[in-house]
Amino acid sequence: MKKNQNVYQESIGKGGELHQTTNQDELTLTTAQGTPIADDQNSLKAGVRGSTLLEDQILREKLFHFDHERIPERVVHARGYGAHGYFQNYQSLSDITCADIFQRKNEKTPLFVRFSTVAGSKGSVDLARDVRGFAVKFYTKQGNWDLVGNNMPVFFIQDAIKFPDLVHSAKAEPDRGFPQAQTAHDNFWDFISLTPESMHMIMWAMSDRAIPRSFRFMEGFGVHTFRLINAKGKSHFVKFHWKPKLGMQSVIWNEAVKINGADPDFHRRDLWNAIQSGEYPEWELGMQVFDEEFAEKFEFDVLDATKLIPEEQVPVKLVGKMVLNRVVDNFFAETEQVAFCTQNIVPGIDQSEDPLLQGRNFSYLDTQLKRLGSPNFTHLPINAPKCPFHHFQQDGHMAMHNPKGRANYEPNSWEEGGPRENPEKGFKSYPLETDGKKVRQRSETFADHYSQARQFYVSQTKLEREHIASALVFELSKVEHKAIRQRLVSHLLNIHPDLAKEVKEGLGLAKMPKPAEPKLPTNEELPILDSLSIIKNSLNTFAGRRLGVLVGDGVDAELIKSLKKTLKKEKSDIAFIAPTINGVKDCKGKNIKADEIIEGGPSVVFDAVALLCSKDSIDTLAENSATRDFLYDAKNHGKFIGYSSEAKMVLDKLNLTKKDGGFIELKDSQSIEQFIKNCRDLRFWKRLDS
Ligand code: HDE
Repeated sequence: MKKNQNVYQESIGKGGELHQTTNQDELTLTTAQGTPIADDQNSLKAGVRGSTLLEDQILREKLFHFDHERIPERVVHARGYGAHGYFQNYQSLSDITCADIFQRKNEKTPLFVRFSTVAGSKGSVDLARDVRGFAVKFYTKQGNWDLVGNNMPVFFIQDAIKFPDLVHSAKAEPDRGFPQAQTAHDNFWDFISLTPESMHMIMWAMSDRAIPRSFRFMEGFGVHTFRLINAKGKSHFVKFHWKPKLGMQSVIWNEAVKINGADPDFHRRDLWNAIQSGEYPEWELGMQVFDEEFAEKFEFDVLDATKLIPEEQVPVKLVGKMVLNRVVDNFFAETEQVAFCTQNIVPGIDQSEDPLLQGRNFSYLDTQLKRLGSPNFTHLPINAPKCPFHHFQQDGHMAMHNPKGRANYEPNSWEEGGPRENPEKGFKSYPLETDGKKVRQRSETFADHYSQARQFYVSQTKLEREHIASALVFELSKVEHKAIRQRLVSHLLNIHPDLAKEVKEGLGLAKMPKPAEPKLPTNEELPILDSLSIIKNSLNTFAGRRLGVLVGDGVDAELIKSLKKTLKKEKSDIAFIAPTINGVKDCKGKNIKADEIIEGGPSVVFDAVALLCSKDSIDTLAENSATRDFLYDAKNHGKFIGYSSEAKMVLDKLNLTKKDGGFIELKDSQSIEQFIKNCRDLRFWKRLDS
């Protein structure tokens, strides 16, 4: 065999070590047709320096396939990240639904989740201010059920006919092709300020919910009202919720901006790392179940997706948990090709008449055909049901399971005639009585656009309200047309005068505009709902979070040992940041491997930080300008900062002499325990409040 000079001579083992290999050790490379390839380094040429020959089937096949590698990205939710896991019931729900997935206590059902941002394209950044998609495909024993939700319980619009307008306005402007993954531009705020029904969602989108710390720390919502149907055919309405076991957490806008530069994949990396390290993320599935009678009494229309049903009014019953325990084998095959469809429901679950949901039921199937190129996208392993399925659908691009035998229609009289309908087990739509005129009209019961927006705003803590105001000021400051800014402020006046005033002042508007003409006046009597605030629902845990420890040579080995032990007990992660990627030597001469260099691991990617060094490394750290950014950012973002007695000199040199209660000296295992205990508050809020 000809020895090819370019075939690898080395390979990297599982432990990172280099092995010498020979050609014969490797699997033989073939074409897609299975033909073994002798030379994958050179195309076929007419003479060593001659033209490439058209007959080179190996080159042509390789380039042909490469040229067609991309499929259209999703029109919305293009950037996403998926993982496998399971759902496990806490109890049987057979009294309210006959859905097979909810019948047996403790039973597990496999599932696939895809989290996403909405506006940005596939290659955009993770920390955009945006709604997050929270789509779950349950592979139940009676077919796939897709719960395609978001991390916010309401939506911008009430009727599907406005969706293309909403999305066009949010995405890059068509003439200039920017901005990417941002709503901070004229088109979006023009559309929004002309669409008062969006005001409630705008409060959510401008709140900290739109910049989650990671997917693991956000809630999920089915948004629409759905139906549960039991074996007797009785219907209840239901709203679906996902509650993260680790509690909610968001970043600060200034952190988000910097994380996007430091690690645009921050959220996907976080999910990947958590699963790979065995810290499987969990959410509990909650249901708000109510009947027609409640729906009639409720102040708002349960079919209006711009309204939520307060947990305080209808409690969320936790019915089971979702555990994500497996990363994908291949991003494209699974995360990119997964096709969620809102019309994928199973017996025992049904749609409601929410006009947004009804439109979605058309749109998702349609978009999958465009994206995946064939009605046979259900044949892809990620989309195929895991229960037996039998039907007479056939042919089309890439058909992989055509019906076997002669029968491909029904009814038929063949002895082996294939599957038959099953009136008992089969899906039945709820026989809702309906009459009325065919109209193009918005129901009057959808007319209140401001009351729940106000309720959301007043339910936030002072700091969270400030964040909403500054997000609005930031976004509107990027809007070029003053009239649009003013129009938006005129809506804020119907939500809360304080918010309108803050935004007006933040924008430097000379005069307060008149309030927008509301269809219905704002109900100012709605109660404060603690369930809507992230901070009020804090769980007081540092579990699942990450401490960034900036170390210098000669660092106290005992402190490091104790820190590692305490964090392990807390189920939190630790990362070492050092002047070089080779790490540092501790006081006993042992190497501490660095995860990041100081420029590569800014404090924004950690939940709390510590600075540990010896006398010998004070100058090296203090003179590195990245150390200054690391510590100043940590301070400005309200992070807890632990420091060793020697590291105090670094802080002093950098003028961080005023130390509030968020700065904690780490002397021994006791002070380390106290430090981590404090970190459970996630931030030293007082520093941010002042
Ligand atoms: Fe979507 N949406 N949407 N949406 N949506 C899509 O389907 C659409 C809406 C949501 O990870 C698309 O496969 C219409 C609400 C998620 O693959 C598309 C309307 C909610 C995902 C589509 C809505 C969502 C999508 C684009 C208004 C929260 C990502 C690619 C009537 C409850 C799923 C695709 C994934 C994706 C249409 C409104 C959530 C075009 C027409 C409300 C999480 O079909």
